[in-house]
Amino acid sequence: MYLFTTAFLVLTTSTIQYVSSDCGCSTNRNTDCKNDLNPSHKYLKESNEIRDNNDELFSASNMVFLEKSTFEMGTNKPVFESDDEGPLRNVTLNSFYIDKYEVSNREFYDFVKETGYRTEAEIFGDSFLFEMCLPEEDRDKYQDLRAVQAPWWIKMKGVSWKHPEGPNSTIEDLMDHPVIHVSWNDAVKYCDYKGKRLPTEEEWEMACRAGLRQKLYPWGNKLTPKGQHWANIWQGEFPKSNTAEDGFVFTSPVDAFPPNKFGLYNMAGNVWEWTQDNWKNDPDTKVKKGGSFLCHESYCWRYRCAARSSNTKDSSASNLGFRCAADKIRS
Ligand SMILES: [Ca+2]
Ligand SMILES: [Ca+2]
Repeated sequence: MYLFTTAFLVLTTSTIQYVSSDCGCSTNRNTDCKNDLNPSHKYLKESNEIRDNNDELFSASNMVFLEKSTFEMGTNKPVFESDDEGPLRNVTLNSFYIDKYEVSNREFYDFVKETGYRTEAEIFGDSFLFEMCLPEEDRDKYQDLRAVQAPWWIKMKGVSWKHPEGPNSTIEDLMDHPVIHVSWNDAVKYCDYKGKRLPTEEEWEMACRAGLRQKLYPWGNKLTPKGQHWANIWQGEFPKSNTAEDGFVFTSPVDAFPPNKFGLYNMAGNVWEWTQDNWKNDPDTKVKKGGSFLCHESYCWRYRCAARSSNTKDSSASNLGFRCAADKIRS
């Protein structure tokens, strides 16, 4: 049964109150549509110098090495309380590597070419497509395949990482965009192949915050400081009009927008990113972080570092990707 949950908003003259915690950005395969300056630099060391020692079992190219540190995780001002965004707490992590970028279509293409791997969306035969990927005249054809509480999601046959914006679409012009329509299981397989692993949620959030304390976003508290967009999210009225003031209606290249102070790109927005962790102790449901190009403050304000959401680990969708992490083998 596909499960869709929705954030219900109560709008008042002065505030937006989030009554329920879930955003409807979620697409879970095991439910049924119809039913429902930088202090941070002390942590940071470019990884290639370590790679040159041949100490690693993976390529640390395009990864950042973060030293053992303690950071403040979560928030005491949760927007979605039932997501368990809080409380604010100190977390100490050992050193680790993390990819600078979300995994791209080019990288995933090379993995598939080398291994013949088939994603779960290809095996199941479908994936969740955001309706605006389809031409307007085609959108009414798929009423039966829409999620009840989030009808902008269409469970579409033939959609996969190779056909990300509809069964007839290709990745030809999207090779530097993040791979999407990949499940948690697919992401784990890719990371394994690379000698890497998914980041834990704690690692992901520490990397997102980049040494800043109790800030909303990887760059600070203002969404568009000096009028500049720092992430690929939604502008306009969700889900019907996207003005794309940030330059992108759908995904952006993985190196678009400024990096955070750790040199990491698109931690907030563009695509959600899988983490290792179980959601509320359910081993079949995994935590995802960072929000996506579909997130808007009025509906799914989850492009904040403390925000979190989930999908079943076999789920895939237009706005869900990942990046890898890795451990230092020897010092
Ligand atoms: Ca956008
Ligand atoms: Ca992201």
